[in-house]
Amino acid sequence: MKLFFDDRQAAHAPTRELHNGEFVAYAENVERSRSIVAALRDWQPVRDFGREPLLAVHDADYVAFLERAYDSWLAAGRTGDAIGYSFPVVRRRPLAFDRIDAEIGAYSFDASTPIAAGTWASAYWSAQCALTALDALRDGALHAFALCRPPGHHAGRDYMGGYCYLNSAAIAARRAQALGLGPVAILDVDYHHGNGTQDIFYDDGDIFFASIHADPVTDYPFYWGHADERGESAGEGATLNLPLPRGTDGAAYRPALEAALGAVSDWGARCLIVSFGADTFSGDPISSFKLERGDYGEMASTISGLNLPTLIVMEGGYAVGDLGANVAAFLAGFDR
Ligand code: OKP
Ligand code: ZN
Repeated sequence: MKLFFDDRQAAHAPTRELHNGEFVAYAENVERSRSIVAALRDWQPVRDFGREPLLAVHDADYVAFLERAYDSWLAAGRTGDAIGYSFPVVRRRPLAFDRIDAEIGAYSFDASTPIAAGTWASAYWSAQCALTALDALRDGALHAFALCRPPGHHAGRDYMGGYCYLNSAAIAARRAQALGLGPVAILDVDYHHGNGTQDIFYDDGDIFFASIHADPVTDYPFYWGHADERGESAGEGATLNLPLPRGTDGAAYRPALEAALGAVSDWGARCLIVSFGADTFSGDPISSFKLERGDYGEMASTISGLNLPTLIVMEGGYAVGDLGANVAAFLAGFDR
């Protein structure tokens, strides 16, 4: 398994997030990547592919906003992390905004995605990390792991949310297509629904998106990930949502994974991108599934049974003490 990470991804360090009515310590902290880096060896350097692959997924005005948002915040006389407090219900009209508070709300769907001094650099290098790992597949590797941090699957074409700014899995998927590695399927096995990835490809019949996640009736991100969301127009049928109840354990997870993989295979994928979250773990502090470490190895060997070139992109996972070992167990399952 080829492993990729760049230290610049550690610059992003918001101090707090709004959680159930209180400000609490930011769960998507730098200790997460440290735990994963320490659990594995032979990390390879990340290369710079520039902005073009980012702009193949995200709107140019959104990317420009991300890059200058923290400076706008400081220019407005603020201290601490930039965070929105006003969100336009179903978007309103495209408007020109004069204040950072208006912009930050219009480009996000929640208050768990503050912008700190190092956010742009880390989001940028997180996306480059996925692109570098993808190149390893192009060069003949069967599996590659991108330790993306911050994660990406909640970020859409022009919005951030859920600790995500740039959608690394989607950016890699577009590049995989451009490199002729497709048809590309994305399998999202984070605890939370990958709403950003779903939105980006919702009307696109050329990229298949399957997600197994906590039922949005009970869990974040609430407004996406219901079983009847199946894609639209040219993308109709190319989105598959498999919501599972809170308390789901390894045995109950398995049939959903088999269903998702069956769909990926029937659809004719030739390249797979896995959005991997270790927040399905029993000990995860913000999630409610009951998977154990041993389940991750099994999950990975089931996925590798498809025999497809596979890029694994890190998404969530907040039980920092177990995170490195859980990720290592998952990755080891690909080489069994
Ligand atoms: C990111 B990833 C809950 C506040 C919302 C955001 C969770 C983002 C998860 N009270 N928390 O999918 O792991
Ligand atoms: Zn998650």
